Amino acid sequence: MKKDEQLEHYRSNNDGEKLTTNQGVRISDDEHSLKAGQRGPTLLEDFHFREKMTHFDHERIPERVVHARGYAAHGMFEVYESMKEYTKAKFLQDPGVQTPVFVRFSTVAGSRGSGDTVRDVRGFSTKFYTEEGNYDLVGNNIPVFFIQDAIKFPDLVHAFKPEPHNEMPQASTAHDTFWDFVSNNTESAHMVMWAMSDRAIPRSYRMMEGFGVHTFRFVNEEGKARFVKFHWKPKLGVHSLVWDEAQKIAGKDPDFHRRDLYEAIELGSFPEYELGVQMIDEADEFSFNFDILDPTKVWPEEEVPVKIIGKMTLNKNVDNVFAEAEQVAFHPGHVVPGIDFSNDPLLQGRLFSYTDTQLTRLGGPNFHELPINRPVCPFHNNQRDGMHRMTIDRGPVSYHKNSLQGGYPETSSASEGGYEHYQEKIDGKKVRQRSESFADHYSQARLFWNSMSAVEKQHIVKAFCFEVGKVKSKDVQQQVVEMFSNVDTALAEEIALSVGAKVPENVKPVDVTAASPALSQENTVKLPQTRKVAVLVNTGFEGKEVTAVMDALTGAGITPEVVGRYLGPVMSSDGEPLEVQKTYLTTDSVLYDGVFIAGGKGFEESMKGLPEAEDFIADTFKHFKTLAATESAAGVVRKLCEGKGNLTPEAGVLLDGGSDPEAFGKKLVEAIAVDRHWSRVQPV
Ligand code: HDD
Repeated sequence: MKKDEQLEHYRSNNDGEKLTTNQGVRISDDEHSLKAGQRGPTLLEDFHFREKMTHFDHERIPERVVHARGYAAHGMFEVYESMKEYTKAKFLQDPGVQTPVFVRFSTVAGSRGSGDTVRDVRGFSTKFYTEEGNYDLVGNNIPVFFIQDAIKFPDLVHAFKPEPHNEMPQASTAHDTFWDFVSNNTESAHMVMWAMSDRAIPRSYRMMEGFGVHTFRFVNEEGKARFVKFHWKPKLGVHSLVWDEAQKIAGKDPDFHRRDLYEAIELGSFPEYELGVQMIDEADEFSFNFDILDPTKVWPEEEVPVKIIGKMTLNKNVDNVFAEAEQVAFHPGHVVPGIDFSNDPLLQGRLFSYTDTQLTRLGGPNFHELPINRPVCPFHNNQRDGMHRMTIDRGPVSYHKNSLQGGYPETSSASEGGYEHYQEKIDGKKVRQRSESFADHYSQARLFWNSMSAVEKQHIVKAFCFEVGKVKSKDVQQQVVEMFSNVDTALAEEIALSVGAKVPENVKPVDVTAASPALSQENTVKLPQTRKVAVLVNTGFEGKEVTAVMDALTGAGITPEVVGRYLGPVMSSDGEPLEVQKTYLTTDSVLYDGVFIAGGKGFEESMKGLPEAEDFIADTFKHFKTLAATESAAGVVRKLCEGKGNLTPEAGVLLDGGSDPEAFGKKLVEAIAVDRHWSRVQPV
């Protein structure tokens, strides 16, 4: 791929090389500073020490003000059919043309070192290195935003970041200033519903959707424009963790999501996402009961269908996280001919902010020269100098128009690929106002609520009770309860009860009965591929039967990982060894999609004195994940889980793994694909 070839010029490897200073001078000793006598002071003339230390002292750059924690991968994008009718964007014309991409996923609120599985929105940024220049789709995994006008962004961010007087809490919105902001800025209602839903605790970056959020424009060769919204749909479906599990993972493996992405790519299970577009004709701009420029609104997929137009595959991990994931600079204003903006006031403000922030973060205006940011097509202009300039521009001319250099670099007409802005007619007074059509803050929050399954609703209620319950101000808690009575009375009552607030008397939820089934994760794709299953073993396990089950798992693209009390080989009853890869202390059930207890002689005894082993089984059950066991180990499951819910195969508990291992393996694969077995415990 063109981008990979370009990056190759910058890659460096120390294998077989001599250690030198940055000036290329070979170094004879890298362990002792130069001193006046063995026990004497260090000398200023030690240029090697000075250079090494100075570089180290300046190794850090400011983290992103939002989306600081992230991880990235390379890949490629291919369109399924020509989009010529809708857009002249060259990378969307030709099925078969592969466009290199670089994708960065992120959390929003936390610092660079915070946990991956916190409740938060996830960033989903894609840089397409097209033949016509870089196109960035800088989106999130939630299709709407908290605010309608970019001027409020600094306020929003100040409210959800840790509180400035004590810098707490880290990577969490469960605190006073966030909920104070929400209840005083009711346009946030819809996004808050999403943030309290399971969407905010994804199982994997590979299993979440991405959205461009704003309304953009497609413009075709004839100059005809259409409004467009962008969607990424993961081939593996949309799946989430449960809250207790997410909290535990944040401690057990704070790198859970990056590890998952990294390992999937290393294993060759390349994450895939389809690109979808929703399009609205310019003539239909006002045909909806929401303003299509309002970023707090979705275009319900049942009303405006998503047309799937191509596929992105992530197939290469970064070589160096700093050089690539940290130094990449995305910008929603990086567009190519055929893609244009709308007047969404949130988008308009973003168009300023992204270059501006890179000046601080990357130290000057030449960040486009960093390898990860360079387009794969040539770029020439009269911009010069500045911090860290790498290009050596030759000749005396750095201005347009000129004759000394024959008029070069020259501009291009539209037919030569010159970017021409869509000529939208604008007529208005200069005002600081928001359109009346942005005033409805609750209809789509209610639409979202109506679209959730009973289990999803229960999760939303609990998330609200958790977050608002952590708020100290009684006033703020009361305001939140009142605000969300506009969405649903039962929801507001549950929050009120949980946080000790009053149930408001005269607030009625907004009158919306519609639902959009596409919003519920209940209706997503369910597949076994790339899931991870822990296999718990002890000496004397039934070798043949366990091998057959493990073969069924790997055959379905599931990765089994063997867990036991001690690392190293354990022997089956017929003398075959199986390598234990993790112990109950080095791993945990929250890091798997299901558990198969292979058991073995004295399996129960092997768990004695190790509460971690019991938790492994009990938590799998509690987190609604598939729990399977051979007949010899079924007793342990019953002992730990009886009375806590439904122990049936329909509820994902398979306790007959012995009689027919092949049939059992098949059932296990099916159960893993179901993901969570909500029927295990009835919602209350
Ligand atoms: Fe933003 C980063 C997504 C509104 C200002 N934003 C950033 C990133 C993502 C988004 C995914 C991380 C990019 C990366 O991985 O490097 N932002 C969004 C979405 C928004 C949104 C989907 C609403 C639809 N953002 C938004 C507004 C503003 C900003 C309204 C300011 C007016 N965003 C920034 C920023 C960041 C950023 C401060 C921080 C680091 C960076 O840009 O490069 O400029």
